[in-house]
Amino acid sequence: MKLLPRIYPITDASISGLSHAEQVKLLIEGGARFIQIREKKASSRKFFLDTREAVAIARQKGAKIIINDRVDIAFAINADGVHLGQEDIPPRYARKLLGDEAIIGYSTHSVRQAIEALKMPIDYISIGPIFATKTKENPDPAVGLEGIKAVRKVIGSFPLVAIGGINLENAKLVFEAGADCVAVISAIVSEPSRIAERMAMFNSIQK
Ligand code: TZP
Ligand code: MG
Repeated sequence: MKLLPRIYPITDASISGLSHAEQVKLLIEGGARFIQIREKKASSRKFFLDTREAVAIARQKGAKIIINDRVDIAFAINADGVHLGQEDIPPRYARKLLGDEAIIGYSTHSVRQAIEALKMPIDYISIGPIFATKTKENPDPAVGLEGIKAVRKVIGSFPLVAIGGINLENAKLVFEAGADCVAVISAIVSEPSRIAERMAMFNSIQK
């Protein structure tokens, strides 16, 4: 199977008001099969319990769970992988801890960082923010569609995820600029009663 789906939803408990496990359930109902769990506030114990439940739900449905930042939690709950940023534990060390089978994604914010990323033991690069976003605290400057094109040019066919300010209106442009996959938070999870519906709408975006 190709690693990346076209739509990569990311959970957010403060935006949705739901637990990560509840969001994972709804995203899977909407057709998601590759989901990132992102948490910046909860205690380690609370996050551990929530992600463990999320992984159990995902396993029943054949969906993969990627944990943002927390290599320790990913290891403890036997998640499918981790997503790491420029200020997290370096991918090489996460690989050492999680093994060859783990999926490791890596955030970049410029062409220079994307070139550096190609030397690392990772499975996909993400570039962003593409557009302005309120979801991330202290985001790097938006790189725009031109940023996607520039990164695509230097990474060849390496799997590329675009993130930041992506919605149902602009996603098509993001694919056309060269992204394999779009990662989305607020446009999918901000209305808790419509998470499955939003996920399905993203999944039906035509190429
Ligand atoms: N990294 C770059 S932008 C961003 C992250 C985690 C937030 C994306 O959230 P949204 O709501 O899809 O703009
Ligand atoms: Mg991080």
